[in-house]
Parts: sequence; structure tokens; C-alpha cells
Amino acid sequence: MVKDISKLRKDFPILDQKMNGEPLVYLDSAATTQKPKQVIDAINNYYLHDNANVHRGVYELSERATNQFEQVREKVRKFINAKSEREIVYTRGTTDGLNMIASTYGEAFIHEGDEIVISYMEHHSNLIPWQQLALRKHAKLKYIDMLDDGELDIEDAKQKITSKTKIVSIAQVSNVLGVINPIKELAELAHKCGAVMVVDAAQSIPHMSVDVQDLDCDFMAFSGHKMLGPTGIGILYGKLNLLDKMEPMEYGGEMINLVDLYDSEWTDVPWKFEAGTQDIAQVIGLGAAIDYLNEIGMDNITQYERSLVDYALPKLLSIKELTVYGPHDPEKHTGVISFNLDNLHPHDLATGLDMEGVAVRAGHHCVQPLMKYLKTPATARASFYLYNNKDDVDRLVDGIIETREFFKNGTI
Ligand code: 7TS
Repeated sequence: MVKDISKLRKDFPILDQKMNGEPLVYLDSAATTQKPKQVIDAINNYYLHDNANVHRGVYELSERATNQFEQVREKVRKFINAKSEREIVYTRGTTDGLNMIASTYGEAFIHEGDEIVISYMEHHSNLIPWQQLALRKHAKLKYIDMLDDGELDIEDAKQKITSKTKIVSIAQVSNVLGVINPIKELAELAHKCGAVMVVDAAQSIPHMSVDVQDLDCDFMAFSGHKMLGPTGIGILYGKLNLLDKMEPMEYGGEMINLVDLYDSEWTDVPWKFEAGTQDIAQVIGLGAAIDYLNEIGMDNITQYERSLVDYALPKLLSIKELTVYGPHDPEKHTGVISFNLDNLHPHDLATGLDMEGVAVRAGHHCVQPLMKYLKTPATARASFYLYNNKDDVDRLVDGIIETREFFKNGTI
């Protein structure tokens, strides 16, 4: 390991400030992560020295920008172990990628009576595109059940995935429960039935080593801003033979081979999916984020986050009146932990924590069907990343206890 994980906090100057008079503890990385100086510098350097539009200039500056832009594609390929860099499509984020699959692949290959299988824990981005596709096509949307601790019920998956299934789309990690889903097993079930396996990797890619060939998934979508990169950039991975069969989602500059008055021809994958001027600086920023993560090592990041969860879970579980959702076994968890204090709305809990400088998210987390399943309108959620430490866990636990006491006694 080149970088010492306990010393990297200095790379994130934003963390060194006070909120409500208390040092900031940022526990909302599932919403978006903070950015290290290295990523911010890479974006600055690009604008200061290398800015030009890509794929269209023959002058040196444009070639330099194009080279950097395309080098990140290779970096992403390597990061997820895709076979070819042509399987890497730049998107705006996970939402964009999942919508793209539903409205291109889905539009072409889903027909009346076909089935699409998802789960109750899917983020709205991995639910609504399939729900609307099913409505348009008169196809059926099916939900895999969950076990009591929030794990997917694989026996139920075996029942629900059938010869009628054309698409199975599941999050590798839930953004509420932190539970890790068995994608490889699900891909096997999907393929046995002739369906494609789509993976929402928004909450997994930043936290663990992901190998698309080992998982044997057909598509995968994720966001740069949840993995130390900037907003506005995401990746859609797709197997080349599938991407080749798909129509572009958008038409315009740079995605064509030939344009005639009454018809046009598309250029090759992946560029045929990248119409118009791309988010070049954001791509460069994503490349710097991948370099940063690689320098630490994804397995080290997983291990470090697990040590935080190992430390946090027993402390949280010991707080009287606190319900902790999802598995209580740290092995089955990433650094996302959702909870509720009895008789207190999670917004009040989050506000109490904010008074202590602790930033957590409260709400339905864009997973309303899961809230219904858990029989709660909302939860509070702490999500840890590589810049958090055990002091942050202590501040969270103390903040919850103080908020509980405040609402009991009226003082904080
Ligand atoms: N899928 C999952 C599992 C997510 O957690 C999110 C965002 C998305 C898709 C959408 O990603 P986007 O980058 O396109 O917006 N999740 C959250 C969250 O949990 N809190 O804020 C955003």
C-alpha cells in the first residue's frame, strides 16, 4: 500500500472545518463523496493547460485533450476488468446509464408478456426506468423478496427468474441497508434463463474491487461523484456484442459515421452513445479519482471500511431505542448504516446530529418501496468512506445519544 489510509484526511481540505461550532464529521458519502486535492488539481490543470474539444481538432492542444479523455476509458476498463475499452461508455451518472439501457436495449428487446426482475431495495434509478418500460411494453415487473435481515432471498430469486425473464437488474450494494447482493449467482440464474444481468454499481464500485468478467454481468452503471470524482460523469459498461446491437439514445455531433439528408449511419461503439460535447474535465477528474483509489488499493479500502463498521455496529446496536436496519453482521455490510430512534422522526435525529457537527442523510433515500417494506416512512443514514475514522464513529454515537436525551429532556 503506497498511501497510509489513516493519513489521507489531509487530502480532503473540506473536512477541516466546523459546522455549528463543532468539527465536521461527514457521514453522507453514499449521497456523494468528498474530493481529494489530487482530483481537484487534475480538473484545474486540465482547464489551465489542456482544454480543447475532443475528437475534432488536428491541432496539438485538441490531440492532447483527446488523448487524456481516451486514456481514462482505458483506466476505467482496467479498474473493472472489462475485456475492451470499447465496452466503456461515458454517461452523466448511474441514473443516466440505467435509463440508457432501459430505453435502448429494453425498448428493442422487451415485448408484451416478457418479465423484468428487480428487488424491493432498488434505488428509484433502478426501478422507475424498468417500471415505465414494463408499462409501455405490457411486460411484467417482478420483485425478489428479502430475508428478515435485509439480504436478498436467493430461493425466491430462483422462483422469480424464469424463461419469461428478459432482464434482471439489481444493485450490488443497497444505498439504505448497506447489504452486498450476490451478483455472480444472480447473473448465473439470469443467463440460465436467457436473460441479461444489469448491475447498479453506484454503491459498490467506490468500496470494493469489482470485476465485470468474474461477475459475468451484461451491463453495469455507476457514478464518478460517489467514488471521489466530480459530478456529471458516470460509466455504463456493456458487453460489446450487446452494445453493438443497441440504438443510440441521443443523436447529434460526434456519434455519426455519415449523415445524409434523409438517413444517417452511426459510428462505432462506444462513441455512438456519446453525442455532443462530452464532460471532458469531469472525465479527467474521474481518471484522477481512479488513480487515487488504485494507489490505496480497493481491497485495503474494503478492509478499512469494514473495520469502521466492525467498530460502529455494536456501539449502535447497544443504544437503547435505536433500530438498526439491514444485516448486523459486518461481513455482509459496506459502510452504509441506516437507523431510527423510537418516537423520533429521522429528520429530527439528523438535525440533532447536525447541531453536533455530524452530517447524515435522513429521508426515504430515493427507495420508497423499501421504506414501505420496512414499514417506516424514512430512516437516518450514516455512510462511511476512506476519510472517516473511529473518532467519527464515536461522534456519531455520542450525537445520537445526546439527541435522544434532548428530545427526552429538552436540552442538548
Ligand atoms: N443507484 C444507487 C444504488 C444509488 O445509491 C444512487 C444514488 C443512484 C443509483 C443514482 O445515482 P446518481 O449518481 O445517478 O444520482 N444514491 C443516493 C443516495 O443514496 N443519496 O443520495 C443519492
